[in-house]
Amino acid sequence: MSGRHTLMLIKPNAVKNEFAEQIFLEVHQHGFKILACKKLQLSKNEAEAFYFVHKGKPFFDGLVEFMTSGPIYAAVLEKDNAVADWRKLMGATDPAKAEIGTIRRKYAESVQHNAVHGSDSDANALNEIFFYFSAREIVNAGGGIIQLHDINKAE
Ligand code: 3AN
Repeated sequence: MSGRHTLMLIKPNAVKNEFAEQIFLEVHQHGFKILACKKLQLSKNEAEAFYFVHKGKPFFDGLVEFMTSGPIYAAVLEKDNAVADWRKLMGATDPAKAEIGTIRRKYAESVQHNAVHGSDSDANALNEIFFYFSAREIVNAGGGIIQLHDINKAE
């Protein structure tokens, strides 16, 4: 069964262009609960670690430079089928190919400056959520703290 949690990032270009509030509103309107949220600026080491799977690709250095260029928002989203539903709402990596109405189509500038991030699997969601948040920072709808084993645990 698909998990109920994913990691969303609002990237530096979207924060700088003051799209973050509108993006949070659209996330809420599409039925996601925001279990945790913070604004931060990644260091070079942190960005390299977060995007480790892309190391060696031609766009890696530019991606790290971009992702460290200003503040971002990180948020834990909760909804049935969270990973797939957030990726659908984000739209394709290249905003020119993203469907009309998607966040990237509306707010992204280019394939690199593409406004938002979303986890691409339940396993990666678990890793990415705990890259940015401690369990103590993630609070469920009942007011309780989410534990590691509550996030997209394997059946
Ligand atoms: P997605 O964010 O849609 O899951 P990934 O995981 O393939 O896409 O890529 C991670 C990030 O790397 C993208 N969000 C984008 O910022 C950047 N990126 C991916 N492909 C390219 C590319 N061809 N040129 C420049 N940047 C890219």
